[in-house]
Amino acid sequence: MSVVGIDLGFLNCYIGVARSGGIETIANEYSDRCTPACISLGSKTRAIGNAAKSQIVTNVKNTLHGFKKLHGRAFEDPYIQAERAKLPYELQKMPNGSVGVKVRYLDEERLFAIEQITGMLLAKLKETSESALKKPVADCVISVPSFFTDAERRSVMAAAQIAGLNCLKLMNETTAVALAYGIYKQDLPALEEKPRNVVFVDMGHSAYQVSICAFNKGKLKVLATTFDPFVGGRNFDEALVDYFSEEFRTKYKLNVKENPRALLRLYQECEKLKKLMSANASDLPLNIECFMNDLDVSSKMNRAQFEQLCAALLSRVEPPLRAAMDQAKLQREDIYSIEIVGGATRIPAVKEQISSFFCKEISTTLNADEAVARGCALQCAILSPAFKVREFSITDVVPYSVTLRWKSSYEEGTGECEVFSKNHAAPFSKVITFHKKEPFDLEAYYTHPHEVPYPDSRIGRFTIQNVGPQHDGENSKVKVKVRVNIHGLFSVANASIIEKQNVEGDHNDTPMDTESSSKNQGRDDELDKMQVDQDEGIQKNQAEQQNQADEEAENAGTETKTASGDKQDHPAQPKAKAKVKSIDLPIQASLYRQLEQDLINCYIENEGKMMMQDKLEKERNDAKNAVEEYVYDFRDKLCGVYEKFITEEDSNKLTLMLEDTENWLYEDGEDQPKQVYMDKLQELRKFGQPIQERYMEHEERPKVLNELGKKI
Ligand code: ATP
Ligand code: K
Ligand code: MG
Repeated sequence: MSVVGIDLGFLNCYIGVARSGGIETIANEYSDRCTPACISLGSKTRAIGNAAKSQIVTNVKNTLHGFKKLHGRAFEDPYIQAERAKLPYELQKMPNGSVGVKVRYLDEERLFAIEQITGMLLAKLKETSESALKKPVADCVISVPSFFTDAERRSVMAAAQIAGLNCLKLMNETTAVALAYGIYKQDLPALEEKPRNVVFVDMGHSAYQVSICAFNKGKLKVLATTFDPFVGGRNFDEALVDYFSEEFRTKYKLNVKENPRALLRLYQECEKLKKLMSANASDLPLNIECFMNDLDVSSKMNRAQFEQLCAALLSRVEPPLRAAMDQAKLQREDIYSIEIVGGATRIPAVKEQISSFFCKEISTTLNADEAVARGCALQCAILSPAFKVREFSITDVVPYSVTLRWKSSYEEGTGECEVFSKNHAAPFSKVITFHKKEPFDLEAYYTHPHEVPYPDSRIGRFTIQNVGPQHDGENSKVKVKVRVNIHGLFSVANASIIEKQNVEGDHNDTPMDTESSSKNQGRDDELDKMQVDQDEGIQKNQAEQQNQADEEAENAGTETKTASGDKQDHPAQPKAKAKVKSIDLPIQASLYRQLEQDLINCYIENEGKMMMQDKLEKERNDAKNAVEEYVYDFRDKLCGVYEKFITEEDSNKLTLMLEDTENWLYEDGEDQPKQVYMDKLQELRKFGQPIQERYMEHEERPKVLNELGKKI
């Protein structure tokens, strides 16, 4: 069982693994701990990560980057359309309405779903983990922004499946950071003491997230998460690009925005300049050679100008901080420290905004680039039964409130109830009781669409099937368990019907839910009464309720709501002389923007084919390189160590042969099947081998004599 945590960044991905008792981030084949979220499709193979990044400017239309937030959205989504206008590669609508990319791959036009693209990236990260751990990797924890909706999360889950990963948890990025912060802290307040409140701020390339967490020994509880999903390092780059494009338009009469390649280069240079300005406040140059129309361009900027240029962006730092404090109901003096991560928090003005809001120095003790991956790896270690880690309980929050709506059968219109409020603890399950005579639909959606950075508030529809009246024609009592699971996904997890079975004279039997049924005595005729029987968090109650695997414990009658949501008190009533039986009901779920499993399976198969193609291509290239290497190596040795072991005539013949082979490699032999290279190498070796053997023999002889000498 593998313990791997993946920070799936918009720009940069990191992998944390558990190795020899500790968590560490690992390097890829370029000895780089950061793997760029970049994929380049070619006529023979795919390049993923570092190799792809170097092709952004050369293979403009087939090199994919900046795709993290294309997940789980409809093609028509305004966010998608806005991105589409800026991305150098082509987005296209998939048959199911979601987002795909159109590229040339293997000399054919191909359409890939966004899940396939992220799947490719995750498969690469899986491979990197496998070579570091030297064993197969499947189990992992993958990070997602805390503001991701269900559709986005499910789409990332599908990508993980395509990559052959078993994602044990989709972990909110700031929660991963909080875990990386808290788990090794020895001085956290005891359980009964006032918790330590810490603010975590992550500004990456694409987004800005804030969370406030309360720590006690062995546990962390997220109090609030807030965000601006549309501000990050890329927006600062964009401000610079806009500025210089305008300058080059007047200064050099160049229309940068019309030239994708020049625009991409300008983006790269502006990102570099932005980073330099973080370390240096004075004027810094921007020079690009052969930028457009063979022109070299140059300009400069300093930090003060940059801050002025980005004033509007900088003003977006404070609101999420304020909102988080409001939601957590904390004052500045309640905050123990402010921990910042994410590349864009290195911008001095961003840091200043944060520290001036809290009137406090900010702490940069966490590794700004690796904290998310480390936190995910720690979470994976906690979830893995094969790995021993310190006990640490994590309670996250629901980012948006969720409402259930159902059709009322006794009146026109619908009934509804908010089942999870914003910042409600998660994972969490609740049991709701309905009184129904027939199957019914539950529609889940985000309560306040304007709070959600997503244009559709639907989550899914759940049909509770096989519901019928009781034997006496009365309504049946249907218990429905709704939950937000470990990945932050909402679902109607199960439903059961409570059947009354009249047992005469049996007074000792304790009906399974006596209390709730007695409470409803005389009210069962009331349709659509909804009752929240049980509120229970998994994390909290694992300890407090004798390790209940799930949260089905019946602890009746905490709160009763009618369809309109009003609370009603029920007078205590005598216990019913009824025995009840609970029967599970099938639920038909139709989740919003859910990929069909058949389609995912098809993508899995395709990913396998592409991997095979990459592998074959690599082998072919290796075979070609082996020929090339042999040629160079042998030629060197012919005028060197082999000189004494070959006649001049043979040497000339061989030199000619090597030269022919070299030429062939650049001409007809440039692009041949693997076997052709292997045959070529064989042919060369036939001539080379005897010479090499004579040389080896000569080299060995003194050693052999020496050995003999010792014996005599
Ligand atoms: P996201 O969190 O949005 O998914 P990410 O995790 O890939 O994105 P990070 O790696 O945290 O993003 O940060 C990348 C951003 O940080 C880029 O915009 C990069 O230019 C910026 N950045 C990195 N170092 C500096 C620096 N020294 N000064 C300013 N910006 C920097
Ligand atoms: K990152
Ligand atoms: Mg990030």
